Parts: sequence; C-alpha cells; structure tokens
Amino acid sequence: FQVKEIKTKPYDGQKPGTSGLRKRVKVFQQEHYTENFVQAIFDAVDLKGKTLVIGGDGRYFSPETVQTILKIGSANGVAKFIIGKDGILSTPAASNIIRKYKADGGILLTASHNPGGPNADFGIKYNVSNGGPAPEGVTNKIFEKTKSISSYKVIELPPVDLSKKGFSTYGPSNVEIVDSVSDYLQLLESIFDFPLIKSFLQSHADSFKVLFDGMHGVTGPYGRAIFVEALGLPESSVQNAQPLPDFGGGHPDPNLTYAHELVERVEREGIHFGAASDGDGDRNMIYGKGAFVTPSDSVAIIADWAAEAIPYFKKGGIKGLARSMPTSAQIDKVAKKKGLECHVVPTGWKFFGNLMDAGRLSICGEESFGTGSDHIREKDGVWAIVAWLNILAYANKQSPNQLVGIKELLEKHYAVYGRSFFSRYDYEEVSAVGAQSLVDAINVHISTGSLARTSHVSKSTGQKFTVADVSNFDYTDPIDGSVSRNQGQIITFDDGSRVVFRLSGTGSQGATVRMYVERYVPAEAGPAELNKDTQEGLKGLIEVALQISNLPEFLGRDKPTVIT
Ligand code: VG1
Ligand code: CO
Repeated sequence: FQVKEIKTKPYDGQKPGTSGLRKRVKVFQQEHYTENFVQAIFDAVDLKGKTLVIGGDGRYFSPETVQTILKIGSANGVAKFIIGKDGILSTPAASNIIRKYKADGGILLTASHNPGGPNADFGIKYNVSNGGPAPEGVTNKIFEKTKSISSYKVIELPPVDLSKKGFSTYGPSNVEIVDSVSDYLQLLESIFDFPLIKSFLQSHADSFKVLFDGMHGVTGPYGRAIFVEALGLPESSVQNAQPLPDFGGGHPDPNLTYAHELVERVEREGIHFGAASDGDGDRNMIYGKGAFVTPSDSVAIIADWAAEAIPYFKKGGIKGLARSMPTSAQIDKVAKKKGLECHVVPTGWKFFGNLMDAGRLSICGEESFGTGSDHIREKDGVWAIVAWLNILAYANKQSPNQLVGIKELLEKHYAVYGRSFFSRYDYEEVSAVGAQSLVDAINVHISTGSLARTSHVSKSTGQKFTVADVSNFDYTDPIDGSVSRNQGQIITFDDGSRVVFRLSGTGSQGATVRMYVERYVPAEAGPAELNKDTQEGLKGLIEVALQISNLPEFLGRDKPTVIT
C-alpha cells in the first residue's frame, strides 16, 4: 500500500482545551486543518501496531473525519481500528470499549454539549489506554507537534462503509465496526440492580412516571435500549431519541435552560422522574416534578447510597470520593461521615483517572452535570440516571407505605448532612480583554492581600460576608506528582461560603467566564432554611460576589447568559 506524504503548514491555536480541540466546523474544514491535528496525535503518541477506537456523537462533519482518521492512522501504522457503527459511540461507551477490548487509545469526535451543524461546533479528543481523556502531558505534546508539522501521511483508499457491523480491512489495517449500544448495556446491567428497578417501575406504573430526553444527541438509542427494552417502560417515556447531526438545531446541554422541553413535559404531565443527557452522553440532569437536583447534590447522594443500594459498590466497596474544585462540598460531608478520602481536582474529567487507576477513587462528579465512577474513565450521563433509579427503587423498598421521590430523597439528605446551596453563573462569549482584566484584578487582590478581612453587606438581604482568604487553585496530582496551576480563583468568607471565578476551556469563540457561588447551611437550621429555593438561598452572596469582583463592569454584562 502506497503511503503518500502531503505537505502542510502549521495552524495556530490547535491547543486542546478542558476536553479536546473544539472549534467551529468551518475551522476544521480549512485545508489540512483536521489532517494536521490528527497527524499530530500520531506524532505525539506512537500507535504503530496498536489498536485505536474511533467514535463520537454523530455530529455534522463526523463521517468525513472518521475516514480522515482511517487514511492517516493506517499510513501511520495502526494495526486495528474499532469503530462504532455509523461512526457513533457515546463518550462513556467509547471509554468502555477502549477498556473492554484493551485498545491502546481512542479518538472521540465530539464537541459535547455545544451545538452542531455546518455553522456550529466540532471537536476531536484523544483518550488513552485506560479509557480516559489524555492527561495534560499528552495533550501538551500533541499541541507542540501541531506547531511544527510540515507534512502528514495518508493511504488513499475508497471510504469504509460504516453502516455495516463486522470485520474488514483498510490497506494494511484491520477494521471492526461494532454495535454502539450492546457493550454499554451489558456494562450497566453488570453494575445496577435491573430486576429491582424493573419491579419497582412496574408496580408503580401510574404513581411513578419516567421521562428520558436524548436531546437528539447520541444517547437516544442507549436510552431506548435501557428504559424501553430492558426496563419495560412505554415508548412515550423516551423523547428526542433520534441522534441528529445538528441535534435538531438545539443546544444539547442538559440544564434547566436548554432542556426546557423536558422540564415543561415533566411539569405538565406531573412526571416524577425526568432526566436528560448531552450531545455525547457524558452529562446528565435529574429533574422530577417540582424537584431539580443540582449535580453537586446528585453525586453526594449517589455516594451516600451506593454501597447499600448498587450491586457494583456493594461488591467492590467505595475506595474514595472526589469532585472538581468548583463543585460544592456536599460530597465532602458524605466522605467525612463515612470515613472516606475525598479528593478535590481541577475542572475536567482527565484529573480523576489517575486516582481511579490507583484504586483510590470510586465515585466522583463535577458541578457541570458530570457524574460518574470507576466503571469507566469518563463521566457517564446514562449511568447517573440509572443510579438514581436504582437508589429510588431501593429507598422505596425500605419504605413500602410512602412513595419516596426525588424531593423526599433530597430533603432527607439535607436533614442529615445540611445543604450547600450552589449555583453557577456563565457569561458566554464576552471580550477576552474584559475577562482577562477581571482575572488580573483578582490576582492583584491575591498578591497584595487587599481584600483580606474586608466586610461586604448585601443590600437586599442585609447579610454580611467577611473575606477570609483569596487564592489561586493549584493542583498536584497525588499519584504522578504532575502540577496544574491557576485552575480558578477562590474567595472564601468567614462563614465558609465561597465564590470561584474561572475561564472556560471548552468555548469555541470569545471568552466565557464562570462564577460559582456556594453557601453551606447546617442541618440544625431546620427544614424551612434547608429547603429554600437555590437562588433565594444564595441571593445575598451573589450580590456581594458581583460587587467585590466588579464583574459587570469588566465584562459589560449585567446578567449572565445561563444560570445553572
Ligand atoms: C466544562 C465544564 C467542565 C467539564 C467540561 C467538559 O469545561 O465546566 O466541568 O469537564 O466542560 O464537559 P469549561 O472549561 O468550559 O468550564 V463535556 O460534557 O463538554 O465533555
Ligand atoms: Co459532554
């Protein structure tokens, strides 16, 4: 087979962000742009004679890119490609396949929850042999290679038909097209108590309704296989279940703003358990009638019940817990009570992998609707949804005379652990200069100590907050000692409340500033305080955060784009 060498020039800005390289489709469509990045992966990671998994959320420009990877990968000596049928694999399913078939790595074609289509976003992410996103050492190396690339290698052959399962070849390489759902379903069945969930749902067919929303992302077929086929729910319990290259024109991000179709149907039809996941299937939202579960609470509640209710953890035990730094400390309370170690890592799932591989972490989460465990090395939306169903089925078995729904479970949790009120304000596509000035101003406070011990009063609630500390979050990986600096700026107050500022690393245009606010209310405060609406519970703190940081002036925005 003839390997052709094609001349090219480096492009600026091919630096992978929080989760791979994400840009507008139009950017990837520039001559040699995608090819350069793919070749840079092969230059940075030696995959000669190795097995590579390819799959993604099926967004626009994916089929072409799968063929590009075949051409370049084959020319670079890949021995075998395992590809999801039609080029589709949810991010968690891809992680599972890398692990299960002992592949050496994977290329995931996704921009996650970012919109898709010819005028929207595309993304390429490299995962390593543990099934997780490449650590910074690897992504930095890929970036270095993109800066000096002068040619890439291809083997030009007719495209592989991705729609047929089974074995074939591409030049010197073997190709296997796999069903994108079946391995994943098997995995979940080995983790959760499906018979218990099924019998609970069947015996409560009228009193406990379920709705899963695939948001036209990749999880529709997974949702149908699990909720309709395996758990016996009616077809109407799954919506937007057909993956579309442009997600039906929507924004496939499961939060109260973008998953409004789910929210509306849940409220209108009085559905007890609603859930959605994002474009590539690694995020989730749990939302029942009148009860929204913040992702920070979700992971804490799963961690609290897992060893009792979920067979996988009943058997293997819980080795440790973790969260990303901006995520609320609700899970820390659970860890403390149960005597488990609890790690705090920078934003991005890649930071959990080493702890899992070292056997020190079982359950973890991020405030950005990411929840997961060491069953794979990515966050897993459908896993989290089934975990909740498993826990609810179990809780109802313990309480046969009174239905336990999402709301009851939350209230019970707060009554034991207290509650960390948490919210995130996103200011999307602001000027990069404004965002940098905001960061710089807080850095001045950090270096001069100018905010320390200052008090700030909220005009509307009269609450007073005194600054205890202002710092930058740096992280040293406890397993390999690698250091990641400047992962967010934290302002802590005397009462334990805090505000965090961070620049997003997943945007494809302009800068996005995230402000995270958190205030802890102990269990003793009683139900009236504990069960308040989130925005009400945080009102005073949010006002103070905006005042101290001068965020509205720096960004020229008086309102965030999205509140979660
Ligand atoms: C965001 C979230 C982060 C998440 C990342 C990837 O990153 O804040 O928690 O891990 O997206 O999620 P950033 O840098 O924009 O804040 V996904 O579902 O887009 O792979
Ligand atoms: Co995602």
